[in-house]
Amino acid sequence: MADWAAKEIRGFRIHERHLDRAAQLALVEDVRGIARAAPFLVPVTRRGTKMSVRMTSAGAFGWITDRRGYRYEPKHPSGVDWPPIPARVLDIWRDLVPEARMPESCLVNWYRPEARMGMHQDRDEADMTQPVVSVSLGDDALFRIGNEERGGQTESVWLHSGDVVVMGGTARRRHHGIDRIKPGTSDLLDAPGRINLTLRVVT
Ligand code: MD3
Ligand code: FE
Repeated sequence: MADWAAKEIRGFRIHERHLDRAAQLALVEDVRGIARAAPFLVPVTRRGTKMSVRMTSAGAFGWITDRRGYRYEPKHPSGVDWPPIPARVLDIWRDLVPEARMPESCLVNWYRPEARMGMHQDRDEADMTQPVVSVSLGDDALFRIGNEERGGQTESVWLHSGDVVVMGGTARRRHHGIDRIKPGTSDLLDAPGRINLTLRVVT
């Protein structure tokens, strides 16, 4: 698809509306298939507090967090393998980061209208030279981008349904989070909220 509006903020490459409506709807169907095989989980931190997002995964590894801490696991807690990463999702990766290794994990984050994700770094992956690619579906989300170190100045950007963000190079280590969802800004999903797919190389 044409990248008539790719923009760069602090090393994050935002491909605005990279996916058209039909492509977004197809991905929602793929997510439903993933959730049938590997139901959404309530992530719990080591301290026992529930996160507001619901999570599941596809691929060789899924990212989970529970009272034992956060980590990549080769199976869903039910004991089943994570389903394969859908072909359409792999196509997005190949299209935008052809030089990278293939992703081993597709984390599915489901944000209901009140859900958030606090500022954090992604650093559970062995090879930090590999990019991370994220796909937004559904309602708009206010994405906040910080620095490699904690604190300091941040910048915020609204992510829309169909946007794809590539985090490579120095952006890979930046703190980031989702401050809020704006319900009612998309009718892609049956209910208000947002789904984010995050593709990563884990090993
Ligand atoms: C920057 N997810 O699951 S996607 C996460 O919208 C996560 O669900 C958010 O942060 C979400 O870890 C943000 C954008 C994103 C994903 C991975 C990154 C930004 C990133 C990895 C490194 C740096
Ligand atoms: Fe993250």
